[in-house]
Amino acid sequence: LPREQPYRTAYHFQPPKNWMNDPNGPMFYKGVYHLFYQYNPYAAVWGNISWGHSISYDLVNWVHLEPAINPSEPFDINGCWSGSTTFLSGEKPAILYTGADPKKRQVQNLAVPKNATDPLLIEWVKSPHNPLLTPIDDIDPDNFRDPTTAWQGPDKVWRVIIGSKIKGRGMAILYQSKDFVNWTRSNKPLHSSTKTGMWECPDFYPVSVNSKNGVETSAQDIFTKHVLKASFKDCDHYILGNYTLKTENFLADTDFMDTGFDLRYDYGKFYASKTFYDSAKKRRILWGWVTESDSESDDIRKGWSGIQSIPRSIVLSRTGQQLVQWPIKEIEELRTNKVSFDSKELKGGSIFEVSGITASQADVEVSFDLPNLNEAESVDPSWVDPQLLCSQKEASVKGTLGPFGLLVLASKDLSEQTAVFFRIFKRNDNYAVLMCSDQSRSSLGDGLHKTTYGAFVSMDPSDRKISLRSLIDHSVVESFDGEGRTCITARVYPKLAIDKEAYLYVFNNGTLSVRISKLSAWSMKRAQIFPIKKRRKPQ
Ligand code: DQQ
Repeated sequence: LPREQPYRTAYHFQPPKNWMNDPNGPMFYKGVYHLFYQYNPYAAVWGNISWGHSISYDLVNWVHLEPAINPSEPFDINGCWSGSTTFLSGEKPAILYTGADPKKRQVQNLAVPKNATDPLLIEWVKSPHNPLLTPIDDIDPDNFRDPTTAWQGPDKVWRVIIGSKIKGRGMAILYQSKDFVNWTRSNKPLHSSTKTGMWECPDFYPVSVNSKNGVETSAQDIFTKHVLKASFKDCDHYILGNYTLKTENFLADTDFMDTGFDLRYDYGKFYASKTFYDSAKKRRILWGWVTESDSESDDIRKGWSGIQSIPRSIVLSRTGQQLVQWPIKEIEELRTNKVSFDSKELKGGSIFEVSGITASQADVEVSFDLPNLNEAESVDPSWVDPQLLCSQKEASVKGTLGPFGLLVLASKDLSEQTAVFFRIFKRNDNYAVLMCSDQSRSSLGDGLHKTTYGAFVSMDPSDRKISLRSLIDHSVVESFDGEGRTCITARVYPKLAIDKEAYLYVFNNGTLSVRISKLSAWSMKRAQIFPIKKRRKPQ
């Protein structure tokens, strides 16, 4: 019998029911990982926004707690919106979050643990000084939200940025404070842009240029670059640059939305993300909200909407020109029933099944050896939009070198399939590697968004190797090129390719052969999720 909830995930983070959006205030505290998230306790649609709260020892298995912050006071009565945690002196965590006030103006508030010795941080107390910041002067009350983790200089001054849009410019307004309560607006924003619209959920943090370790947000290290991320136009965009604390100057290497250099965390569904520094494992971890692609009435029927991505560790690439991401190591503990093989030729026009795993709940890694690139098809240099290229040259459009890759969540008859693949082109005197996630045949169902996603992988294919990893979990497919330079997340809702009726294939729809140098695939165990712990009522 078909399950009643075929689209619920088995190892992605989800609350037991209802609506979830942005990840908020993730942190590691006294041996416990905390995740807060924008949550509607009453329905599967956005509204009544509280801070849902869950804890974990490994970022894989979770205990759901009661919401940590609920709308209750004039400064947040219309919603407790996104924000971040910062460790103050003595490693005490503090939450800065946006509240919607009785006039639906956006204001910034502070909350601190009632009992900081409790590693679970169950109860939070709102500051009597709230709201700390209100939209005065030229700040638009509708466009003033999402404080970041604050960072502190050697001068002991705290800095925080808040997303905004002023006179058509998306920006990060910068504030400074000595006591975390009284904040002064800096005379210039940390950064702004005319091409973006409102910046939601900004993030600003250092990354190391010479090590794979993460860097604490306030660390003063000369061997770092800074990342500035902003969420707009349904995507999480970032730029890299150099930040000088003394002058509060962020000198960016490139601009947001640069043609040919449009850096995004993920080129599929991934929004309002947030990073935190994990002091336990000296790494920086990224969480992102993955929205649904079905309709609101589908969500109401399902009783839930929204999942979080698998947490990803995030570092600067060797070239220093982009970030690279990889699912946290811990997720590999769920791998079971491994199937693998080496060296198999994949002739042009061929397809074969990878059997022996539960293809609806799997982790797959495949590496390809490429033939001589001389015969790769040429692409017009004016084709600069990879998403458009992927939707025109989708999986069924034959090429020379590609499309080759995986068909995931496929039905036996292939009438349903999500194709994650590469295609290699000659462009000018160079090569371009296109990575696509084609959802156009992902479901026989209607009323779903089946947008195809695509991005270039910045690599030199003349070393003749390329690989792909896909994490498949019932209604989500998170795909990474083997080095984590390009990530694409998709949501799909197959009608046939459900549970044991889902299949996994490798395909090559180009005319040239490619060789699978190695393929490993695992079924994934279900993550353990424990229900909400009820707060004990006082006797
Ligand atoms: N979601 C929150 C806002 C934020 C938006 C409200 C981004 O604070 O700007 O739920 O998804």
